[in-house]
Amino acid sequence: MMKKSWWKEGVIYQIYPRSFKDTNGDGIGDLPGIIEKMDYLAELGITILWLSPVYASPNADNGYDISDYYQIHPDFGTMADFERLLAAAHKRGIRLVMDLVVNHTSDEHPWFAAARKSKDNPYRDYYIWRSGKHGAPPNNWPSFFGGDAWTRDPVTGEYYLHLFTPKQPDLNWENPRVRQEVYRLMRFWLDKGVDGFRMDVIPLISKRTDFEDTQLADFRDIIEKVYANGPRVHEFLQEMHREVMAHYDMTTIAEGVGIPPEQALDYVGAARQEIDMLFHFGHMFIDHGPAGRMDPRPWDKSTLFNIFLTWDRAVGASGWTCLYLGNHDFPRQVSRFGNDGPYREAAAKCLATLLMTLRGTPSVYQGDEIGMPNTPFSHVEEYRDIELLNFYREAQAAGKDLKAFLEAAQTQARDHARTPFLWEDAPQGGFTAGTPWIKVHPDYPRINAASQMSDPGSIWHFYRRVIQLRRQTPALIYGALVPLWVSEEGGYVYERHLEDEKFRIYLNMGDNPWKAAGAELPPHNACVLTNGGDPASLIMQPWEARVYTLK
Ligand code: ISL
Ligand code: CA
Repeated sequence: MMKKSWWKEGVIYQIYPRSFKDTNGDGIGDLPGIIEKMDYLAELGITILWLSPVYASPNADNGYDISDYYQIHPDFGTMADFERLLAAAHKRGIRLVMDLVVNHTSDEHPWFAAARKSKDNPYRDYYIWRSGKHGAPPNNWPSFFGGDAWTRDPVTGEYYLHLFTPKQPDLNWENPRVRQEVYRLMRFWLDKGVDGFRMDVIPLISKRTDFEDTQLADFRDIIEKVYANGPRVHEFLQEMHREVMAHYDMTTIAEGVGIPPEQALDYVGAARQEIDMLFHFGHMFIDHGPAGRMDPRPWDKSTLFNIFLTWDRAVGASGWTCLYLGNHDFPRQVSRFGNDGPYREAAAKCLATLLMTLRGTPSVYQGDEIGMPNTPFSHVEEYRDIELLNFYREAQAAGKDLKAFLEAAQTQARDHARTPFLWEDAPQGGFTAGTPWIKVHPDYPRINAASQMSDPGSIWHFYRRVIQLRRQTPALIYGALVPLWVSEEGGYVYERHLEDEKFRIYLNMGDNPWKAAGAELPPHNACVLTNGGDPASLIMQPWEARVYTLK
């Protein structure tokens, strides 16, 4: 029998604080806004809240560039607000998980400000410096967000490594002082009472220090084979576990970018004493071509299911994954994996059923519980994300077709996930009384939380039901995943087995009806959840979802 834990039984909800709820009219979501909505979250039934970064930051990458790990960004409020937020969550039985961004800091962090001053500054070795080769960077590594992964600093003439923007210099984990700084800041937040961390790009912390040129062309290969899973990553994580995790009732979630399934247990195998669970990336890169997200390629629905199956098998009985279909880095799940046209409601519910009936801890991204779709952006000026804006400038400089670029952005950009939560049919969707920092989805009169909460047939109420079902059903949490039938068009039939408790799930993840094979449909009164179809019929309507209990 698999070991039980609160973090396996929980349901995560991710908040992107800038876009959740603004209370002071500056157009930026804030901590008082999250406190105001704590009852909303409790009513939805989630049990673990993950906050994207709320620390001091110049916001080159919206808080994923931290200039002080011990301060709350004034845009979001004060430390007192944070403490009230934590208390408000705990009072309702909700645990709080912070974002831990320690592969890199901001270039405005005092460590980097000191490090760049001279080669012999005591902080120099907090970062990674190399001399260039004949006036060029030390190697050909590309950054995640376009351009080189190295920038020459004029003061000393040396280059520093930044796998993301030049405003995000990578920390040097080889330096034991850096590691102690990280453990110290983790303890600071844990001592305040937070319940764990989602660890940003944690597989990237140990570098391949030969710094040879890469010959790989596909960016996903570069991530996996050059940037992630470096030689000392497990040593560092085990040390972190000994120094920090072992001393608290907490959880850790790796942002598992670059981890291949074969290496999953090296990170999350219980005996390894490293990390509890990971967000894997197979399905997040499913439509990325060799040049990444702006190079989309086709994919099919059986591949999607098989990615989940592969990871389920990869972690087996001793490891654990997190399940997610979207976050702040990817377009809206209903637009990407579902249907945001005529079947939006059914598709949002069907995706929720998939998320809550696989093995792993589900993570709901803010707004998915009301089926928020991608936002129609019409001009490049409407985008805010540094990644998209960099890629746009690169396309422009290369003389590429900018109209085609913006068309691709309409399905691929990260900003789709970052437009404000739609609370009600009111100006700016009720997000702010001021001018929002990013465009509000214009469909708020039709798609908003208030109207869905008063409609028992809504996506919101369906989420609430399926979250309850998940939380109350040991077989849906711990049960083995048994696939029965999967088609390219999106017919999924699978079961979850825990001793003699068994459930069968039928999903139609597509726009056309299909006929369930065989006559062995469970009796209609064994159906414990549907999104509107006829549980006695063998015909599965577009985006229909059903869960049956088997006797
Ligand atoms: O969005 C991506 C690139 O197209 C992802 O590969 C993403 O960069 C990767 O998952 C790492 O994401 C995390 O670290 C980044 C930050 O921008 C993301 O928001 C964060 O989730 C750098 O800190
Ligand atoms: Ca605000």
